Amino acid sequence: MKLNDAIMLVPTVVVGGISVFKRFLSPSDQLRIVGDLRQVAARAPIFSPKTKMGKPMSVRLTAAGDFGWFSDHQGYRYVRQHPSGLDWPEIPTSIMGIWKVMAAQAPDPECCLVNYYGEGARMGLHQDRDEANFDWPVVSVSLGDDALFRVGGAERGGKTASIWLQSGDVAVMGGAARLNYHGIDRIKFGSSQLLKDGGRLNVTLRVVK
Ligand code: MD6
Ligand code: FE
Repeated sequence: MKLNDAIMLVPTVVVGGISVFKRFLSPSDQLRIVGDLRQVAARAPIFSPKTKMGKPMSVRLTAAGDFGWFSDHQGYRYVRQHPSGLDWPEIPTSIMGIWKVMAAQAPDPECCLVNYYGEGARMGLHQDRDEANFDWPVVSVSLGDDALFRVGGAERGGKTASIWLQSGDVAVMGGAARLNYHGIDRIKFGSSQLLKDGGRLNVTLRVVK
């Protein structure tokens, strides 16, 4: 056995079944990842998806990997190409490294979704259930401004718990919590200096197929 195999990962806190590793990423890790995400956004520009009703979502997004995420009048879905028609860029190795630690038993993720929250952006309660196999977790990385994350159970309308996610926090939604409802009620715009124009980036990694 290598020494590393003996090191156990213990979350700082578990909220609604979601394991949160507070400040898992150092400031220099965070800067490197933001730099890598800028390169992703240079090839796959951030866009505003529309809801089924044709309203622009307050969160803007892009992606890396074999699949990205898209939404329009036909609803939400995984897609193989950016709206430009180009393939999504590769998932940066800096981000892949987090998956290897947090989801060591899982296959490589096929989607790295990048959400950007500007001032006033929020995300309604939802389940992540468009993937083929719920045995694999979703791993989420928060960068930039603080965000109030709300988690409920697997049924809509149950009781919920909340936690502030901060820059460098990593959250893992797996096991019995994999289909729990969750969302972002609000961000504290300007609370972090990581992104020069403020706001928050959230990166989620998933196995799609
Ligand atoms: C966000 N996160 O933190 C939104 N989904 O901005 C998610 O929707 C999410 O944090 C699946 C697993 C973890 C998450
Ligand atoms: Fe989600």
